[in-house]
Amino acid sequence: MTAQLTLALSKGRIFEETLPLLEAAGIRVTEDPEKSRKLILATNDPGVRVIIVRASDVPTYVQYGAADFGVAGKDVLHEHGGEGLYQPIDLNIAKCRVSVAVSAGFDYENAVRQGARLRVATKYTETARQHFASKGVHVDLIKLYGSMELAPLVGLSDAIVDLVSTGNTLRANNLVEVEHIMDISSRLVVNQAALKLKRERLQPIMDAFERASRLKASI
Ligand code: PRT
Ligand code: MG
Repeated sequence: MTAQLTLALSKGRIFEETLPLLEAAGIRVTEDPEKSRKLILATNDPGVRVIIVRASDVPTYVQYGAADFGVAGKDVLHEHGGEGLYQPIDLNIAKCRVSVAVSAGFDYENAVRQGARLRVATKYTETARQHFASKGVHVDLIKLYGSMELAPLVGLSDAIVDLVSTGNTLRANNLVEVEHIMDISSRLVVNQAALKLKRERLQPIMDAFERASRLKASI
């Protein structure tokens, strides 16, 4: 009997951008997570199923072996810490960057130079803490779970640390990007025990993902 594989994905851009990689491995998800309320989706391969979890929960499911492998943004992996995860492939999908942004009128350079305590709202507290610590900037971090762009507009914070892709959301809210912290793309993450015990099943899929993502990076 061959081992059953469970792949953890989040709905939205990661699911959409992982589909072509799965296709390259001969795997087609036979249900649409946007239409179905099911959290366990079948594929054309009876040995592979997909579970739908929050983006920030993917590393946790894989770390504990509830999923054998998954796809997660470097933003999420950086916050999680990556414990128990093997991260073999940069998939070159769901690209964006982590940046510091402030209200258009806020003099960020001056605030930093003055050594003022900056109030920073973010979902990425670990990334933000490391970034400002490395610059020697004192910050009070305010943890949020979404809509970070609102925080400076209503006086919750001086700055935000958030993901930026086109920059449209910042512009629409009269915010400006003042610092680029890191580039983000998604990685394949694999449970370390599964890698040993289910290598025979996982390896061909990892190889197909690797080829497809290298092809994507080259165009
Ligand atoms: O939505 P939910 O709260 O469940 O979780 P999530 O927002 O973490 O998940 P999801 O599916 O939105 O994002 C999953 C992953 O996609 C992230 O962890 C990133 O690695 C990656 N990714 C790539 C992005 C973006 N691009 C992106 N633009 N994730 C979020 N955004 C958001 C950003 O936070 C901002 O609000 O889109 C907005 C900015 O986009 P622009 O184009 O206006 O700059
Ligand atoms: Mg989102």
